[in-house]
Amino acid sequence: MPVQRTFVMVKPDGVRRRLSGEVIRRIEAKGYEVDQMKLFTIDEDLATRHYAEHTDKPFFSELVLFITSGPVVAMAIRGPEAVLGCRQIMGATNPLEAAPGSIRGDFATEIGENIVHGSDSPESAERELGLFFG
Ligand code: DAT
Ligand code: MG
Repeated sequence: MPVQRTFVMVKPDGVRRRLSGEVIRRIEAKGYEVDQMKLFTIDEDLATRHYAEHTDKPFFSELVLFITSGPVVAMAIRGPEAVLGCRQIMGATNPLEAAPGSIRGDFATEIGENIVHGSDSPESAERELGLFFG
């Protein structure tokens, strides 16, 4: 299985709820490595670029307000199939559809406050890692 690097972020709700350690624990327990990590507050420009694919969605302005509302823990995660593996650990986008045992399934109820972000493909991972760690 190919070793990949992916971008994972504990969102402001996760940091506020003191779940950063839980997210990192689950990623490390799976067997992945934290390659780079930083705590900081995203500005509007970075938020807009990170969520560029969602610019035209009705929830976009709410999404930018939320993701800039407090510090995030941004990480580069490395390991076999890390892109898909981290998405599995996170669970489905809507926490009500996320399987029990996943982060979103265990800790969230609302799609707008779903604790964690993970790149959805190797191409997204490269783009997002460049934005946050380039
Ligand atoms: P994911 O974060 O699982 O990759 P996405 O890329 O489709 O999901 O959406 C990015 C974020 O936008 C998602 O984590 C939460 C928010 N979001 C998505 N769909 C939404 C909706 N219908 N209403 C409100 N927020 C939404
Ligand atoms: Mg996405």
